Amino acid sequence: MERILITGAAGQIGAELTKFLIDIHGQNNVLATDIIEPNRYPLEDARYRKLDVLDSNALGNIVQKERPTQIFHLAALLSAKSEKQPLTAWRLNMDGLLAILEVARELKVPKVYWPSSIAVFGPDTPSQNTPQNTVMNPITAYGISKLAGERWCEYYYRKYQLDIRSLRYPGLIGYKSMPGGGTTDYAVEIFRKAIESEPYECFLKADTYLPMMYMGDAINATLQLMQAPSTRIKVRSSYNLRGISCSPKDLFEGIKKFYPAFQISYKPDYRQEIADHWPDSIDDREARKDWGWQPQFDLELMIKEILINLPKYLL
Ligand code: AKB
Repeated sequence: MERILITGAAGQIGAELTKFLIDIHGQNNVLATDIIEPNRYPLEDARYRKLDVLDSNALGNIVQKERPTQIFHLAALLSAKSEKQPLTAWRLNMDGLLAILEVARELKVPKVYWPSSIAVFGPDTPSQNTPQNTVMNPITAYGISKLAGERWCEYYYRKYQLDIRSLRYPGLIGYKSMPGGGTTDYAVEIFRKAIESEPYECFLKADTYLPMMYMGDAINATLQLMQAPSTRIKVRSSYNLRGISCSPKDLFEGIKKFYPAFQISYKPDYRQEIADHWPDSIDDREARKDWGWQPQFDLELMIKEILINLPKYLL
C-alpha cells in the first residue's frame, strides 16, 4: 500500500494530480498540502494540511506522522513570477527542494517526484529538437533554480541512493485548474476567453513557438514515471518530455474552427523575452526508450478535448 504526500497541491499540476492519486491510492492514503488556508483549498474530497515547505520542522512532523512512501514535491514559483521576485524564487524553489530531499533521506522515504521544466534551457541551447544532454545556460531566475535543482536531485541519487524522479515539463495546457505566474499561462487563458465569447489579448507574439503539452499527457507521464521499476530510470536529473510544439497563432486558429467569432490581439510584455530563450521543440527519446513514454494528444485532439469539456467544467 502506498502513502502519498503532495506539496503545492493547490497549483495547476497539483490540483489535477491529487485527484488521480486519490483515485489510485484512496482518499486516506493521500495527503495534499499547500501554503494556502484550508478554506481556500479547492479539492473538497482530499485530506488537506496547510504547509510551508520552508518550515522544515512542520515538514519533518508531517513526514514523521504520515510516513509517505512517495512525495510529490510541486511547490514552486513559476517563471514569470520568479523574474519579478528572483530571490524569493530561489529560496522557495531551491531551499524547498533541499528540505524535501533532506527529509526524504533522513526518514527514508522510498520515492520522490520533483518537476523540472524546459526553462533549464537558454539562448545557447539548440532550439529545435533540444537533446536531453546539451548546452543549458538558463538566463531566468526560474531556469537557474530548476537547473540547480536537477543537479541536486542527481546528487542525492548518487550519494544517498534516494530514488528521485523528475520530468522537464513543457508548458501545460489543461481546463480543470489555472496556472499562476508562468510564461505559458496564455495557452490556458485563451480557451477560457473563447468560451466566454470575449476577445483575448495575448502577452506573447503570434509566432512564439514553445514546447507545450496537454495536462492529461503530463499526468500520465508523471504517474508512469513513478510506477516504472527503479532500474528503468536511467536519468536522475530530469527527463526531457515532448508533447505539442505550437504558437499562440496555432492555438487561436485551432480554437477559431469551433468559435468563428473569436478574436485575438497581441501585446507582448516582459514574458516575451523569457519565451524567446526557451526551445521550440524537445527530443524525448530517452524517456520513450527508458520507461515507454508516449504522448496521446496532438494539437487538434487537445483543442477538441478542452473545448468539449471546459464549458461543462465552468458550469
Ligand atoms: C512556466 O511558464 O513558467 C511553466 C514552465 C514552462 O515551467 N509553465
